[in-house]
Amino acid sequence: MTLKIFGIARSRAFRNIWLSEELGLDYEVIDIAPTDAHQDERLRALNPNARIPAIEDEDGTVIWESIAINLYLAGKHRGELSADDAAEYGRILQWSFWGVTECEPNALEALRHRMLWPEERRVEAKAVEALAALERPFATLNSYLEGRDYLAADRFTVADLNVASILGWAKAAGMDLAPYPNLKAWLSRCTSRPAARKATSLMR
Ligand SMILES: N[C@@H](CCC(=O)N[C@@H](CS)C(=O)NCC(=O)O)C(=O)O
Repeated sequence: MTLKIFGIARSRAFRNIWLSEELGLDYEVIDIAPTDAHQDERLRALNPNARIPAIEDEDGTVIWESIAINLYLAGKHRGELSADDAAEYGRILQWSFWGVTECEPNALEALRHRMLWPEERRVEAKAVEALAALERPFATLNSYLEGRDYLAADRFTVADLNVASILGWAKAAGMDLAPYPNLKAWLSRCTSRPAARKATSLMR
């Protein structure tokens, strides 16, 4: 059995597909769109929240929560993307949780009101408000990246992938990255990787 990723590239499953590409895993995407997630019996059997993504690994292990899936896969397969020592592991967790708690809600809110939701549901003021709330964490990350290329180590790790997959939403929603040159360069470094490009191509 190969790794099964339940979801579509145009959802949080993107980050799991990107990581699977980075790791060179043999994987299969079981297409379930966000709009169908709650009624899909295959998904409900795996994830009691009935949300995508969820994975069923080759040995039958089931994990849901997109960032947990990535931490699990990186930890399982080891190598460059996972931690070499406890300090790197701590920083991988730190930045991954930071992305989810400090950035993801506002990045998603902005994306909904600029792109995801139908025009009649969008409220431009909500997008503007959400992007404004990202200025503080973006400034924090920009400062941290002064003199650094990556978040948790001197190489690209799963922490970079997790955070870049979240911050990419803010960029897609029109966030001006010019005030954050270190962040902008880092995001481009991450998203120009061949594995990221492959995952992006699956969105179409
Ligand atoms: N915290 C969860 C969020 C999962 C989530 O909300 N997924 C969305 C798609 S990206 C979904 O399944 N929406 C459909 C629904 O909530 O019914 C994760 O990171 O996996």
